[in-house]
Amino acid sequence: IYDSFRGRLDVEHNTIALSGLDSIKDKLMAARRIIIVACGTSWHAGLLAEYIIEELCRVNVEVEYASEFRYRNPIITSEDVIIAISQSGETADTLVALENAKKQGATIFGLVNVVGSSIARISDAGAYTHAGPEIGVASTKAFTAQLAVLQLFALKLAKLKNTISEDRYVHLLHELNAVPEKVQWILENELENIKAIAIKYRDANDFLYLGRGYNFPIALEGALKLKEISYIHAEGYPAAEMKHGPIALVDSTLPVVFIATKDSYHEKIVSNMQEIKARKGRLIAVASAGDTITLELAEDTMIVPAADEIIAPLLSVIPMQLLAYYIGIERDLDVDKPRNLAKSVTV
Ligand code: F1P
Repeated sequence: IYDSFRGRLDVEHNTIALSGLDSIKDKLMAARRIIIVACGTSWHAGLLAEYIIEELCRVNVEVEYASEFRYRNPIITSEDVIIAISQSGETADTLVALENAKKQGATIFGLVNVVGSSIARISDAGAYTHAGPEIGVASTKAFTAQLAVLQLFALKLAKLKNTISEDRYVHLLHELNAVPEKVQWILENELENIKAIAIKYRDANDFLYLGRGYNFPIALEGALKLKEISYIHAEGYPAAEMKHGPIALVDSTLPVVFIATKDSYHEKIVSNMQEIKARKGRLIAVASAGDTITLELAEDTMIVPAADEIIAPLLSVIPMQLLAYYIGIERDLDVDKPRNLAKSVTV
C-alpha cells in the first residue's frame, strides 16, 4: 500500500496519516531493527532518519549504502524492516539490494518520488514524496520532501510504540507544521546574503563542511551539493572528528562551513568553531536567528529561523543548497545539468 500523499499532518487533532506505515504496522512494531538503504543524497536523508528514529522510537537502525549492501553478504532476516529511499525509484544499486533483501524475507517500505517506479513496485508498502519533477539533476527538493516524510514516519512510529511523551509529540507536530513559513522566511531574507558569500568564495579549491548530531548529515549533503554543482572539492565531516585528522588541512585559504544551529550540541560546536578560527580557517556558519555567539565568531553567516533540533535540518539544508547553486552560477556552470551525472543511475 503506497500512501497516495506524502503523509498528512493534522495539527488540530494531533494526528499523522501515513497509510503505508499502517499497512506494515505489526512488522514495524515487532522489528528487531530497521535497515535504511539508499544512495547519494537519499543516503544522507537516511542517515538523519537513523538519528531521529533511534532517538524517538528506541529501535535499532542501520544505514547502508546500497552500492555496498548489494554486493556484500549482509545478515537479513524476516524480522528486519527495510526503508528504501530513492528520488527516481530506479537506482539500480538500491533496486538490486532490495531484491536480495526480499529473498531473505525482509519487509520493504519504499520512499520514492516517481509514482509506479521500480522501487515502488518491489516495496511491500511505502509513501510517495510527491516533490514534483526535479528540474536539475542534483537532488534538492526531493531531499527536503524525504526528510519531511521520514520525520512523520518517526513521529507516528514513536506514538505507536509509546516511546515519546504527549507533550514532545505535539510540540514536534507543530514544529513540523511551521516549516513552510520558515523556509519562506529564508527565501525572502537570505538570498542576497548567500549570493554575496558565493561570490566571495567562488574561487576556493576546497571546502570543509562540519556539523554534529542532527546537523552532521546536513554537512555531508552540503559538501555533496557543492561537489555536484560547482565541481569544487568538498568534504563533509563530523565536527568532533576534526581533531582525528582533517584539522591538518586547515589554513587561511580553507573555507570551513559549520552547520551551527542552536541545539543540544551547540556549546561543543562553538568550541569547534574556535579551534578553526585559531588556525586561521575561513569560518562560514549556518546559524539560528538570534545566536549572537556564532554571529560574532564567523566571518560570514547564513541565518535560519530557530526550530526544534530534530526539525532544524529541514531548514539548515536550504542555505547549503543555495550556496552550491550560487557558486555554480558564479563559476558559469550549468547547475541543472552537472557533467558526468545522470538523473537515474540505472547501472
Ligand atoms: C541517488 C543519486 C542522487 C544524486 C544523483 C545520482 O538517486 O545518488 O542523490 O543527486 O542524481 O543519484 P536516487 O536513488 O535518490 O534517485
